[in-house]
Amino acid sequence: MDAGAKEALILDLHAVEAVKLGTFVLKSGITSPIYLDLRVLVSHPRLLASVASLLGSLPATRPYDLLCGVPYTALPFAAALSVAASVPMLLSRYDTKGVEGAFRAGGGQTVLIVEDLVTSGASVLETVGPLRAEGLVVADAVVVIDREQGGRENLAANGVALHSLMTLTEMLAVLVRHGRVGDEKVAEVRRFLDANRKVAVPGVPAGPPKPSGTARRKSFAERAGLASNPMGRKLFEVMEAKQSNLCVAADVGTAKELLELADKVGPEICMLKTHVDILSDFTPDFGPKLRTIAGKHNFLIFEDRKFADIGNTVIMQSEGGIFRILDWADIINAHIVPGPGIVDGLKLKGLPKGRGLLLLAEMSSAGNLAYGDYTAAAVKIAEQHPDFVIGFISVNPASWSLAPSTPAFIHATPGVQMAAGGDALGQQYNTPFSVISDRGSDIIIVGRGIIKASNPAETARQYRIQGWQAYQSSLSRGT
Ligand code: 5BU
Repeated sequence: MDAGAKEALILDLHAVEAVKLGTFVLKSGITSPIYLDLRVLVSHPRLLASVASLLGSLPATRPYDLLCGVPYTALPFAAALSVAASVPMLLSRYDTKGVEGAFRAGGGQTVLIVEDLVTSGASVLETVGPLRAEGLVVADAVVVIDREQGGRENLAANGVALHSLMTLTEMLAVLVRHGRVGDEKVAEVRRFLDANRKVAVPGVPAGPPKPSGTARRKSFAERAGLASNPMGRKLFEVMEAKQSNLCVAADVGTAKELLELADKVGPEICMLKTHVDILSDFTPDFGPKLRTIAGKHNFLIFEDRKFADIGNTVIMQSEGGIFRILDWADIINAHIVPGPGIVDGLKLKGLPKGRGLLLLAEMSSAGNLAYGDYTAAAVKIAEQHPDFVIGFISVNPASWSLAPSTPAFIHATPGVQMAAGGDALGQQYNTPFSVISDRGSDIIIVGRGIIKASNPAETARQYRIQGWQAYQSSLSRGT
C-alpha cells in the first residue's frame, strides 16, 4: 500500500474511533494510553469494504484458494473480501475445533488468514489449528494493525508469515503529523509500546547471550521423567495432559468465591494458587472442598504462604494453626532468607505427605532484593534437596548467572498480564510470551488479569493458549 493510501486509511480509522488516544483503564487494572477497536467498522460499510480490499492486495508468499477470518472482529473483513474477490471462505471454530465451509479434505488447498489486530498471534494460531488438522495449508496471515508485541515472530515460528497494512508505530506517526495527538501523549504511547515490545527486568542485569548450539529446551513430558519429587513429576504430567502452563492466583476475599472461581477456571489450569489467610470465611472444610474441585479438573493446589522463619517455626506454621496448610496444599513456597534450615523444617513434615516446595529465587515487585547472589543461593539450596524442592518462583531464569544443573526444576512466574506494565503498588507485569519464551520460565501465574475479567473462564482459556503457544514456540526455537 502506498504512503498516501496508508495515511488516508489511518485518518479514517481515527475519525470513526477505531483508534482512540487517552487514558484507558483496562479491566485487568493496566492503564493503556491507546485503545484500538476495529469492531466499529461494521457501522461504516464503505470503510469496511476498502479495508477488506486493501487486505486482499497485500502480497502473500503463495497463492491461496480460500479465506478464513479470525473470530469475531475479522469475520466481516474476511466476508467482504470473499465477496469482492470471489474467493470462498471457511469458518474455523475454536469452540468445536471444526471447520465449516467447502474444501477438499486433505487435498492441500491453501488458506489465507484474515485478522484485525495481531498482538501475540495467539488468536491467529488458534484459527490455524483446525485448518491444518484438516490438511489445509496455511502460510500467510493478513492483518490491519500489527501491535508489534511478538506476534510476527510467534507466527513465523509457527510457519505463518504476517503481512500488515500498518504497524502501531506507523499509525502513531501519521496521527502526530496531522496534529491528532500531542507530544506528551506520543511519548506516553511510545513508552507503552516499548515496554510491550522487548521487556527488560528492572534491577536485574540481563544475562550473557546464550551461545549458539545450546541444548534444546526439554519438553514438560521429558522433564516429568527427570523429577525426583513425585509432586514435581505430577505437575509436569498435568501440564502435558491439559496443555496448560497456566496457574491462576485466586486472590478473592472469601472461600465461597474461591471455590466458585476454582470450578470455573479449573479446566484451563495446571495449578491454582491460594492465599488462604485472606479468606474471611475460612472453615476447616475449605481444604477438602478445594481438593474435590482440584480432583474433578485435575489441577494442583499451591498455597503461596511464603514461609520465612527458622525450621522449627515453619514446621508448626505449615502443619498446624487454623489453616493446616500441609493437609490440603500440594505445593508450598518459602523464602531462603533464613538459610537452608527452612527447607529442612518444611521437608520434615511435607515430604512424608508427598508435598513439593518452590523456593523464591526472584520476585516480581519493583525494587525487590532477590537477585544476583541471592538467586544463585536459592539454586544452591534447591540442588541440596531435589527430593523435596520442585523448583522456583522466578522472573527471568534465562538471565541467571547460576542455572540449575537439571531441568527437573520448574520455574513459575508471577506478574503476568496480556500487556506489560504495572499496578500502583510496585507489581510489574510481563506478557505470557515474554515470560515463557524470552525469559525461559515454565508456568505463568495470573491473578487480576483473569479474576477481574468479566468472564474469568474465557479469559483463563486465552491465557492458557498464549502460555502454551509460547512454550511450544520456545521448544521449536530451541531456547
Ligand atoms: P496479580 O493480580 O496477577 O498481580 O497477582 C499476582 C499474584 O502472585 C499475587 O497473588 C501475589 O501475591 C503473587 N506474587 C507476586 O505477584 N509476585 C511475587 O514475586 C510472588 C508472588 Br513470590
